[in-house]
Amino acid sequence: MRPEDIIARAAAVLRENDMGGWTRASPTLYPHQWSWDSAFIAIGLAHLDTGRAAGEIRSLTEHQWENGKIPHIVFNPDAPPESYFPGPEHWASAANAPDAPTGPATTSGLCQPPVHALAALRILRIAEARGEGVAEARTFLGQIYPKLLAWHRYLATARDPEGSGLVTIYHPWESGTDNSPRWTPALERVEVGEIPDYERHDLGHVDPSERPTGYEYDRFIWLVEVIKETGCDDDVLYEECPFLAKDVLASAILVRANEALLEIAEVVDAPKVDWATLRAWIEQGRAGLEECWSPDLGLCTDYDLRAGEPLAARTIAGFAPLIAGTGREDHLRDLLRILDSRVFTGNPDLRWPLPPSTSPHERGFRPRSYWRGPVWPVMNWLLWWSLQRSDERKRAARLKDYSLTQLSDGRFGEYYEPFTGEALGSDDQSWTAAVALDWLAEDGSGEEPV
Ligand code: 2M8
Repeated sequence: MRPEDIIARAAAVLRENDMGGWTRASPTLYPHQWSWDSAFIAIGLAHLDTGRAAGEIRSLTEHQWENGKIPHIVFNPDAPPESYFPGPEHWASAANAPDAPTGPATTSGLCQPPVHALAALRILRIAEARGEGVAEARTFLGQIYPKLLAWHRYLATARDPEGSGLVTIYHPWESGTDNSPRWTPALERVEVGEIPDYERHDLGHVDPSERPTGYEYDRFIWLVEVIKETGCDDDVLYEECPFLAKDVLASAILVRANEALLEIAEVVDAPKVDWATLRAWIEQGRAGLEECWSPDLGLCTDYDLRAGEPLAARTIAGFAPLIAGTGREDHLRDLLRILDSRVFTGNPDLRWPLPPSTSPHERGFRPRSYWRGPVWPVMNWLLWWSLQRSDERKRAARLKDYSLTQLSDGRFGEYYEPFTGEALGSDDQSWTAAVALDWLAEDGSGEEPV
């Protein structure tokens, strides 16, 4: 496929998944609006229509919780009950949680990594580069700013009562990298109680070898039961949730999102006290990530608060300091060395030198299984964006070029088998189409000044 054909196909995928003001994550497997998917989708959409891109974020934040949480799923009221599990019926009891929003649409009680401020700022920058819709983009930022500030405040307080600078999660779904070996030891420590009978609709859409196992799903569903039972109360969950972990990838994204929000604060002329708060959160986030450095792995590692020990695993999340654009010089050098080495992109058996979500050297690596090995275009985008901002332009360009080669099959796969390059999971995945559009944008907005 030529670049212009990729652009046309990617735009068609986003059109096809447009549900009228918001975008489903994929046509069949994911018929609802997912939080961090929407942020990436908005970045892609901005190259087609900045107003529609702003609408994507706006529609998501209409379902923000009273405590500032942006829910991980906003359920599509028109999706049939057998299309996704756990769907709105399953989460319905969480709708009674004191902080849940009122209104007809149900949301899940979880959250996902906070990419939203990055997307919101990107919308303005893309409008500026195109010389179109700049005033509207500024108005949008003015409207969205307080909501994003409340969201970041929720993460910095309810999700970090220790003031560590690191985001706490109650469920692997909150990390977005659900069955990654990052969480295996913590998940193994979870004792499953009584769970309702359930049917996995995902297995009707995708080959089971590409999805999490039954063992993992039982734990996922049990944790949902525990979380619902507490009314999604953060204080109680801190005490009682059997899975409680510090997530370095979400924390790194939060550092970047706080930087973006600081820029937005300037655009919308926010009170100076907010600027100081945002600066403090950025510093705290950087310091927290520094604490998670593993000299043995040359990567950053998550932390199991329940067990009181690091979760050592060689996964894409280990590049968190690179993504946050922070850390000691020697650590950043180590990260680049590991990225280029056989542990990640230098593995000679890879179809393309693109980072597998889990290193083939890791015990839990499975080349077809979701976050346990496949290459995820959306993660390539995040690394590409971070490398550019660290002035690693050559590495960034290489990552982008190979990613586009991977996507020239025109399937816009959710993830790809690292050794064969086969598209896996869902086809026509919205965020994959979105990052392709951003990579191929000719308005110059992709090459952000560092
Ligand atoms: C995947 O997660 C959902 C649960 O949230 C699932 O497997 O059913 C993950 O890849 C997640 O990161 C993503 O946001 C979601 C929709 O694309 O799918």
